[in-house]
Amino acid sequence: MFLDRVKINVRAGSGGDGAATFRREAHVPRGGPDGGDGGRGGSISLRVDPGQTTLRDFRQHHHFRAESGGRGSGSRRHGKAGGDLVLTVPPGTAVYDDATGELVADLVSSEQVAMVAKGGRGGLGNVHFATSTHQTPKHAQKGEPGEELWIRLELRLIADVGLVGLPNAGKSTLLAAMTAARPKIADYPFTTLEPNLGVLDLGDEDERRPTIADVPGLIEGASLGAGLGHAFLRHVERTRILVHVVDGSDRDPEWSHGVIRDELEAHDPALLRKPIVVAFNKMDQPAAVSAWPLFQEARQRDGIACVPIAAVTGQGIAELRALIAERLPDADDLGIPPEPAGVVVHRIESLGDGFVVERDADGGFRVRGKRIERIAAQTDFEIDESADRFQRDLGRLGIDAELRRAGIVAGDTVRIGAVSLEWDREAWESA
Ligand SMILES: Nc1nc2c(ncn2[C@@H]2O[C@H](COP(=O)(O)OP(=O)(O)OP(=O)(O)O)[C@@H](O)[C@H]2O)c(=O)[nH]1
Ligand SMILES: [Mg+2]
Repeated sequence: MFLDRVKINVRAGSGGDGAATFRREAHVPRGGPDGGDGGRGGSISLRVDPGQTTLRDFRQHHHFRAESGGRGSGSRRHGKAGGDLVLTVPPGTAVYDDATGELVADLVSSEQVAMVAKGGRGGLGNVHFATSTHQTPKHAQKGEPGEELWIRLELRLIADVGLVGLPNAGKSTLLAAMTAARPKIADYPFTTLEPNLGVLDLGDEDERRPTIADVPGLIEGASLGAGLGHAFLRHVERTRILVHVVDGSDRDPEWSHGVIRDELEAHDPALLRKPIVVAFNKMDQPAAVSAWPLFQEARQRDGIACVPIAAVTGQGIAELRALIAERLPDADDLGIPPEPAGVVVHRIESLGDGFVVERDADGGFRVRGKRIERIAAQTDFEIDESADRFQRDLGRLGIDAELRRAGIVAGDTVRIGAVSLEWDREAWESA
């Protein structure tokens, strides 16, 4: 099954904890701190694999984790860095933060990489906390938690040429006639259920290798969700040229042509601004031959290029190829969508000191703020010295004062990120 939209959960590795250890030597009675830092956690990135055309690999598996960093240890030994995880996606994969809907990255070109979840930094070992007045710190930082989020991957195939038309018009037959692709062809509508891609051969003289996509047939109302084609219109959004295949032997080719134009326009008016070439197909049939003159005249009036073909016999294919070749850009620009896409949007995580104090439903207090939440996550409250340090940070950031203003009393609960603390007036005042 073709899969072009999927939601996955990515969790980067946490940083390893820093160590709080002291030098032990026979002739030194009380050695200084020598706890090493924790290793950084592994990150999760997405990389474009040009060989992939669907997000099928994500069908079963929705949770991805990168390795955590190792703990630091004595003798200033640093913990091992956690291994990164690289997931491959097809070209044309847009990545959204599912919670905010924000575009995180637009992965277009081969081997392009975007980091989607950053590993946590390793905690600092106690060697970093020795000062002239405090030479034996028992404080060491815990590792920073890795980023965790749900992301939505959405595929928009990257093809230079898109084939559109009503069901049974002969799109797949045309794709097979112009490329080495072998899509399923049958004399009933909706034979194509998922996009097929082929590489167009423009002849020995031409070094360009444009890709061409055949999508499921469109019907009247497709843009409103009718039929199969609707969801697949997305895949022609990024093409440079559209080839509209019309079944010339149909009862009313003029009507077919109008339906497709209306549906393209309703989906996205920009589609009609792309160069369009009409392939008037099935010219091996007498009905098509007799309908052609009127159809051609109408297209001349519209100023739309039009060519009579018979995909099954190869008639007119060379002319169609030439019309497409004329409208395609240089080799360098092929394979890259014409829109200003392809830019990786970097998320800039602000680490501001800002915070807010809120009341939880149970009467407890909740402090929200990027920096304080991170400090809390990196504090080991079992170690008095670390807990003291944390209280000083609360004072320094003005959180302490704000909690008092909000009416906190001894015994109340304070929640910061995943940490839950009991407000102990005495200790906090002395801090
Ligand atoms: N006589 C004739 N029949 C053709 C020609 N091109 C395609 N056909 C036939 O038309 C039928 C539909 O062809 P497909 O290529 O499967 O059409 P499609 O547009 O891909 O159809 P869907 O995938 O269902 O949207 C098949 O029976 C083809 O053999 C042609 O030039 N002449
Ligand atoms: Mg088809």
